[in-house]
Amino acid sequence: MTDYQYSRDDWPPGRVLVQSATYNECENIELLIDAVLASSPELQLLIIDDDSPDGTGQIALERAAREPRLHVLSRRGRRGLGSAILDGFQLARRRGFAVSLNLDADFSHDPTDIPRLLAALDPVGGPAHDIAIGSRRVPGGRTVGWPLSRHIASWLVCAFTRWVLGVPVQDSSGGFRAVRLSVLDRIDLGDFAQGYAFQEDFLWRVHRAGGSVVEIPITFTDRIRGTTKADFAESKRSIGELLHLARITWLGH
Ligand SMILES: Nc1nc2c(ncn2[C@@H]2O[C@H](COP(=O)(O)OP(=O)(O)OP(=O)(O)O)[C@@H](O)[C@H]2O)c(=O)[nH]1
Ligand SMILES: [Mg+2]
Repeated sequence: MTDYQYSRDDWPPGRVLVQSATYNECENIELLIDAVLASSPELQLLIIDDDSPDGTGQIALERAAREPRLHVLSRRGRRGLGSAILDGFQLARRRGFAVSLNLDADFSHDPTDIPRLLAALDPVGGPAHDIAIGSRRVPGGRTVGWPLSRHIASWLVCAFTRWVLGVPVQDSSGGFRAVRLSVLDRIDLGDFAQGYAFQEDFLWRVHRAGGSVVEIPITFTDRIRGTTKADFAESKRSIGELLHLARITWLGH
């Protein structure tokens, strides 16, 4: 196996590519594929799997062999959520898609919200945006099922991004986003945070490039199936990556 493998070369043309990064999501993957593909016949779905030991990638590949709107990018070894999303953006752009719609694979993000998020990117009669965020922190948004410790950790990260990194976004850590891929031409693509801090890093770069971001309310539900990948090591890495961004913001290097 090479480092990267694609399930197919003959992609149908399309405008929106839904993307979900997966690591050990075997309980969720088939349900996710069904839910996303059912949400609109126009959408295609890319699963970016990092060699999941539980066979998630294999399940997706088997489905992709029968479903032309489903694609799998299989990467060797666990390489981090951020690097998966960036690889997905670049693949989508190479394939001619205009928009990437990203969501987690564990149903914390409700696939039935996808059309609302896409509509927010190009509001009728209003200005177009570069990013539409499915937000828990605007009126009407909420988080269901989290213990207090996670609410506090999430609040701290969002406050840090807003006040220390200067990014005027309420929910900067969520991964439910529609992104206009042309924004990639306006930001520096080098040296991104590889892990979960990619979410803040990407918004930070888009904001500094003068990009436009809108937040629309969603209900985020804590995962019901499978286990978290946001462990202690991942949290430690994210804190380091956020401090690195703070240094660049305030000291310029
Ligand atoms: N490809 C890839 N996907 C990853 C990696 N780490 C996490 N993911 C996926 O990223 C998404 C978010 O991970 P979660 O474990 O749900 O993180 P979380 O939402 O902060 O925490 P919980 O929902 O409580 O588990 C899920 O779809 C994971 O499968 C990784 O290293 N590579
Ligand atoms: Mg999750």
